[in-house]
Amino acid sequence: MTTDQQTPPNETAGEYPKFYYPPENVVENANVTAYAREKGFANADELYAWTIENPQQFWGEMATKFLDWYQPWEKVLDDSNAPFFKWFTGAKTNVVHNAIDRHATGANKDKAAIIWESEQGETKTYTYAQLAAEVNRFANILKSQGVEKGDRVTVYLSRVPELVIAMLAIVKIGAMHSVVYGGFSTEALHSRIEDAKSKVLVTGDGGWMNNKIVELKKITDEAVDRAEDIVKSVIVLKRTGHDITMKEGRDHWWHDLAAQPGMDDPCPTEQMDTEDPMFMLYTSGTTGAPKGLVHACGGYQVQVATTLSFVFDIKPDDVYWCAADPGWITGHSYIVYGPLMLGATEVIYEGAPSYPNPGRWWDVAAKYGVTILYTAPTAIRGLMRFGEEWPNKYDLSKLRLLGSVGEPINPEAWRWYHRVIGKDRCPIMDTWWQTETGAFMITPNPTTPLKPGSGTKPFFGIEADVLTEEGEPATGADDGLLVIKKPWPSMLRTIYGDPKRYVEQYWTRLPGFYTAGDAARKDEDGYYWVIGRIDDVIKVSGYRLGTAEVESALVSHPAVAEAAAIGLPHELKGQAIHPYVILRQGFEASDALAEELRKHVGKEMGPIARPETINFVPGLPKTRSGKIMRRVLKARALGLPEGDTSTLEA
Ligand code: 6R9
Repeated sequence: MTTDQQTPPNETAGEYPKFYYPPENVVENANVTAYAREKGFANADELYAWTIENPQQFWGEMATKFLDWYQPWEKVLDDSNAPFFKWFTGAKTNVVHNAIDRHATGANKDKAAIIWESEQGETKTYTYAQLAAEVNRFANILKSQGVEKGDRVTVYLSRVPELVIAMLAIVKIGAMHSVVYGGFSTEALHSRIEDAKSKVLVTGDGGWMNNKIVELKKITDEAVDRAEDIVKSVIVLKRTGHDITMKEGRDHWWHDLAAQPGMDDPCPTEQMDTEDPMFMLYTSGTTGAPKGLVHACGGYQVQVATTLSFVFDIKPDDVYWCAADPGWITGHSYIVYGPLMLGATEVIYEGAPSYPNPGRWWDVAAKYGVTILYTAPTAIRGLMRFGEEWPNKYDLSKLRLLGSVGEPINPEAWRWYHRVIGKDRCPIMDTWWQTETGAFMITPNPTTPLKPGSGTKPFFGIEADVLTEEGEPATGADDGLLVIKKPWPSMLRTIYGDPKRYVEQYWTRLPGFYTAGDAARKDEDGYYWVIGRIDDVIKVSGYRLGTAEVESALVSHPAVAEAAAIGLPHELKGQAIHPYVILRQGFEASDALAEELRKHVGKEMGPIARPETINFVPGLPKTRSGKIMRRVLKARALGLPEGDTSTLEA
């Protein structure tokens, strides 16, 4: 435990403990402790060892412990066509049955499912029964717009309950959602619509962020104009009420469609095969266009429900708040599906953490008696800079567990979070996972002794390792490639429309293993320390952006001939984007042009992608085959050795 709260000890003087132990009552009452005991194990480590010996038995037990199935499975894992693994084959399911239907007709019917608060302070509560009615109605609306099983529907909304309702309704009728984060912009939205071929799009007139309107409909119009032949219907939620244009025949108000006859008739939840696709979510990769990662109906539910119960320890009376955006995988798994499957009560807050003041989040947490708070290092760092007087004004005594996700958390931020927010008694679940993995992979549970900055060890049933390029264990202080050695239920099934890329991207670097694209280190206690991406992915405020996307946004500007973007450390954002730009003939480098280019990227991709600086350069370091060596640019920017430049063009 930390020592004196007033004068934090000096880390370099070695005054910090090696481990932060969870409080005894947390360990004693943890869901995972109960399960370990039920299985006859003394602790979580013994349980882990058993799950690694018997992964299929473990996941099979979890599938019945947490979920209902329309029809049971024949096989837990079918690995006959690796790496296209199948889970729970032969079963029939729908996550909407587990997340909504069974609660709405059972004991949880009048329990609050979602407590929503807007930036302006409006609040709305949906019980499970009310949420079921909304989902049912929107499912009928989608059908009235011609959406059928297997269709892809793009959703582009701000953080409002209707985003959750739309996602659930899409899955209820067996279609797939492709949610585009509301902070993304025209080109990001357009390329995702184009790839998914969504004939229906759900959006809003606008959203609120930092007391400003995000022009969702205006951006939608620009994106859809570039994909006119694809999108046949745009469903628009009235949220901000500001003036927008509605295109006759194509655009419909959500509330008008809801008023059509028959929309409240019962809409059956589609019984899906476990391997039917459930949703796709685009994420940035090494090169080119963003990839649509596909998740399947069966295994996804199992691992999301299990991890949420065993890691965040959800109990019937908990008030859980995951402050992420539903448009990120964290929101999909741990706002939309996980908490609802477990019948939990959750808080969703729409706006910025520091609006109207830096106490806003702590006010929300105190007001609703939040017991579990899950957020990202960037948010913690952002709030930390306003000082502890802000959180100290509020009663945070109900908090029991904290969580972190999205990027490595620096020990300083970890300790602040632990001491100031968690009052030294709330263990921090630093969860390492990816859009690809669907659910937590390396994470503590409430019984794990913690080390600030480490995600500790793999979750039950998950076998990971850190290997060299040659496939040997990376030892000592050396870092290596983070790999997952065995398939897991919530794994991505493919890249939409591009199974070849799925195999190449994830399964060929170290054959037989899944390579995550992260560098990591394993210490003497077997604890994992994720260092960061080894590819051209930049994490800005936890959001994953590809250098290729930023570069293509830049070259779409008439002044730019060529561009190379790199990520450099940033105090609050973790990393920020710094592009190098070669201008076309006839254009002059200037501060005004730099500002114009920054704005241009922001407009095409979204404010999150706006570059920090623009560096005008006459040339870029390239390999002889013409590939830009971003690694060299980065080393130069950081004043580090350039490494192996033997392939650098003379
Ligand atoms: C859930 C999510 C995945 C990448 C991943 C890694 C980084 C996520 C982390 C973490 C260190 C953690 N990452 N959680 N790094 N510690 N707890 O973030 O998904 O947006 O797909 O990003 O994020 O680099 O490879 P996604």
